[in-house]
Amino acid sequence: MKMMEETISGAIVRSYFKKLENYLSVDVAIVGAGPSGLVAAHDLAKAGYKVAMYESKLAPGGGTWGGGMLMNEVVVQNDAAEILHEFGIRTVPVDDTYHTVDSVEMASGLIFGARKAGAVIFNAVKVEDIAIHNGVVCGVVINWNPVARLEMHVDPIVVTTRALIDGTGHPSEIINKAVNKAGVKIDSPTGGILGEKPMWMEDGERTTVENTKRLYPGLYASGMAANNVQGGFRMGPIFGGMFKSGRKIAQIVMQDLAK
Ligand code: 48H
Repeated sequence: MKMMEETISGAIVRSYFKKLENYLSVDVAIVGAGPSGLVAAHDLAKAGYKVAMYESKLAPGGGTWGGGMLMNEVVVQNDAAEILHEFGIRTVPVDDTYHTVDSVEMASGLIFGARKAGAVIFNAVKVEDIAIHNGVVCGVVINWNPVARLEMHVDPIVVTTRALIDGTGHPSEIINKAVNKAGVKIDSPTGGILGEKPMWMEDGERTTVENTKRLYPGLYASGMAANNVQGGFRMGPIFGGMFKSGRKIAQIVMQDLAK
């Protein structure tokens, strides 16, 4: 007779590897499960695209959990509150323009919303490189994040994708690989990464959305990664720009994939 232990372990192994195998080739790979990536994942999956998200940390959510200086509340504008309401996340009006949001409700609601829409999230998985063939970005090179952190010499595996979104936040890790390793010229004033500027909430919120675009064939950036690439200002614990950036990049990717 099968021991319960064997049944439970077998169920997990079979279920995980089925998921991994089904997602070895995707329409859209999103690196980083922060707020911009989660909104993009939600919108793309809801529209029927096969979306895989890779998050190096155990818990998806990126910089959403900690609020401002570990006070677990964040602020959003009216139009961003509407996006949160679509996810079933509640907001509390502050005045005619702003709302506060419990950052734990926001993080968990965005994660659940992206997952329920059909995006698959691979957590504790780091994207360590990209695949680029004949001038088109076409894959993510993945490994277990603990392998990377322990600096174990273990080769990665590759997932092919029609579109790759860098949602890695401040360091724009994936665009860095494209510029500094693959040596490509991206759609920015210098063809390279300009680097994030200091705090200016109003300007940073506006430019995060403006800076959200396709940077190279097959390669896109959202959220703080997009802002870092184009030299935008940071904005602190206000998140409207992140959600709107995720929504905008999803639209751009959908237009490109439909061509
Ligand atoms: C897998 C990776 C890798 C990798 C990183 O920083 P994030 O929350 O992303 P955004 O841009 O959607 O949101 C930014 C926002 O949280 C923020 O920082 C704001 C508003 N700052 C304002 C200010 O003034 O400081 O999330 C990025 C995620 C993280 O969870 C990383 O762990 C993950 O990406 N990540 N995952 N492979 N190579 N690199």
